[in-house]
Amino acid sequence: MNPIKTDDTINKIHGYKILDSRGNWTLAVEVNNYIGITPSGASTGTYEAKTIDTEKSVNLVNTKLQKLVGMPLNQKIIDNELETIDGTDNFSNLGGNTTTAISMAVYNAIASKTQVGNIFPYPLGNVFGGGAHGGYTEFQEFLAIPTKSKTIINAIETNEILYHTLKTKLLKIQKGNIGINDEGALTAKLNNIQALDIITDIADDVGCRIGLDIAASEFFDGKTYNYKTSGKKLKPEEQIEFVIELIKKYNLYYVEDPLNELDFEGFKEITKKVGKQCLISGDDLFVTNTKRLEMGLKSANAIIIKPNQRGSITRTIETINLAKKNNYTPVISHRSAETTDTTIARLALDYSIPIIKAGVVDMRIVKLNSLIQYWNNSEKPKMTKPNLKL
Ligand code: 2PG
Ligand code: MG
Repeated sequence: MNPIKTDDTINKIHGYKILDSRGNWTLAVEVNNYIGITPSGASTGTYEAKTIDTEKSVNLVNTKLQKLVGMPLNQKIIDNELETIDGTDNFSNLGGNTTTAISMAVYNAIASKTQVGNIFPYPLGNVFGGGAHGGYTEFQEFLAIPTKSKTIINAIETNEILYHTLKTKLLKIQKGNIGINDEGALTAKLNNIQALDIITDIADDVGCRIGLDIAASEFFDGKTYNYKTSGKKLKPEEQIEFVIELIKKYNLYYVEDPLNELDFEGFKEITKKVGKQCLISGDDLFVTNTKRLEMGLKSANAIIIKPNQRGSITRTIETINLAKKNNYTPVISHRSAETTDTTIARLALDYSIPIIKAGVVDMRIVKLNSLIQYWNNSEKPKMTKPNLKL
């Protein structure tokens, strides 16, 4: 049963600042002693819910939003009330960061009284990176998906093996000159192709397929995609050809944001040509928003789901449902600045979301460990069957 409502009322709502993985303050909210903490992004989409200053968020929760006390512990009622109080489309007044933390805390309070789902997602792990998260490659994330795994434990372990094998190999090739970025992904002075060559080699051996988050808006200047490591400048039609070539050559399972966040038509062309063999996923393109997804129902076949892009769990669930109805694969995802919050792991199980993008090391493990804990407590846990054959 999906956690939507209870017979309880909200008897306490309390906000305070707490640290995120970049060491910045973010908002924590407790609703009846269940917590929600807002993450944040570095490569944010233009159409995401608006974020306001954390101090201001804390203040709003502890003053104006105390009016939620006494209301039913019901996801829709609380999320609708937040929309009414805010009065805008993108939470510009209350801040999407404020509403996300409240909405997630409400979700966790309700979920604590609800049976959790038993269909487990495949972890899509960021093992190597660059772009806005730090590193040399323009491509933001090189992602592993353990396509042969039959349990969440083995799936998580397989991604870890890939990460550690890659680390050992890079340390050797780069003579110790490697780093890690905001998501704990490895970095090294390699270009996109060199990185892909090394990673796909290891992936075959350990039983993974590879994905990319190109995060192309970050290096598009309105006319060309600028590859600073090689000096290459690609026009949109050349970028499309390049991405298609990579999908074919490296047998990529997943490609996120191959083009900038406005190019619905370009996405459509890529999906038409290679959508049967690869998930083409919109993150900045759709920003977890049903209106944006409706604009691009033929543009992709997968969608990133990030509750804080939308600012509301109710709206996030609407996006998940619209995606599924249109045969899209939803991919629930962490942000580059993460916290100890595990709501996305629980959402993945409650809504049978087939893939979770949650990193492989450091702060990222809280989501993975939460899945492991659910797996160990589940009577008949099963791995999902994604749309695209693994
Ligand atoms: C992304 C995310 C998470 P950010 O682009 O998919 O990996 O990054 O949170 O910086 O937007
Ligand atoms: Mg992305």
